Amino acid sequence: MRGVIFRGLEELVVEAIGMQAWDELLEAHAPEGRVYVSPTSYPDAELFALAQGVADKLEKPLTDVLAIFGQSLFGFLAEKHKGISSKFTSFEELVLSIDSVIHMEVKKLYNEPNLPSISAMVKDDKTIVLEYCSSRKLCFCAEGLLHGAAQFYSRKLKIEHPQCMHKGSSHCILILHLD
Ligand code: MNH
Ligand code: ZN
Repeated sequence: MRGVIFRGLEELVVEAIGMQAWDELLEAHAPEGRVYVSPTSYPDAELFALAQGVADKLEKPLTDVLAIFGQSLFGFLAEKHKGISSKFTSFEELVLSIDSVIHMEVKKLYNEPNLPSISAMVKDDKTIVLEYCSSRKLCFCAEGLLHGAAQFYSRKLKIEHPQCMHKGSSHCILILHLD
């Protein structure tokens, strides 16, 4: 995973539980002297270990931490890549463009990024069905990112997750219910 994602996690942890907590997590789960540079890739296992460390500190399940992380990550990425995020005037437009525009632009900015495949289909004016597939199985993070995006556009969003890679499916299904 790119440094930018680790920096997003750092921002959240420092805000929520302080700089010292982040230093302790780095000490326990990253190689000595680690500095995260946005466009550089670092092992996925390191991100998962840090996220698990946050979960242990907060005594919350890892899936909750990944969801909260995703939610704050949206604002972080949107701010960092204003040129990409400002193209969209609505939540729906953004969600329908994750693969075809957002992550396509990310591929131009970062050399061989590790991105999921996300397809979106409008079911009716209040419902969008997403299929998420990635070897990293970060569907809970995806849910968080979607909640972050909904917040950004001041929309009320509920997500159903009736099929999941963590339960043996080839891809996850996320059903987005808007108000
Ligand atoms: Mn996007 C990684 C989903 C919006 C840039 N993104 C990921 C991952 C998920 C994801 C999930 C984790 C990798 C994986 O699952 O395999 N992203 C989303 C969703 C939205 C989204 C659901 C909107 C909602 N992403 C954005 C926006 C940007 C962005 C906006 C920036 C303009 N995403 C990234 C980058 C990565 C990433 C950068 C990390 C790639 C890497 O580590 O190589
Ligand atoms: Zn899932």
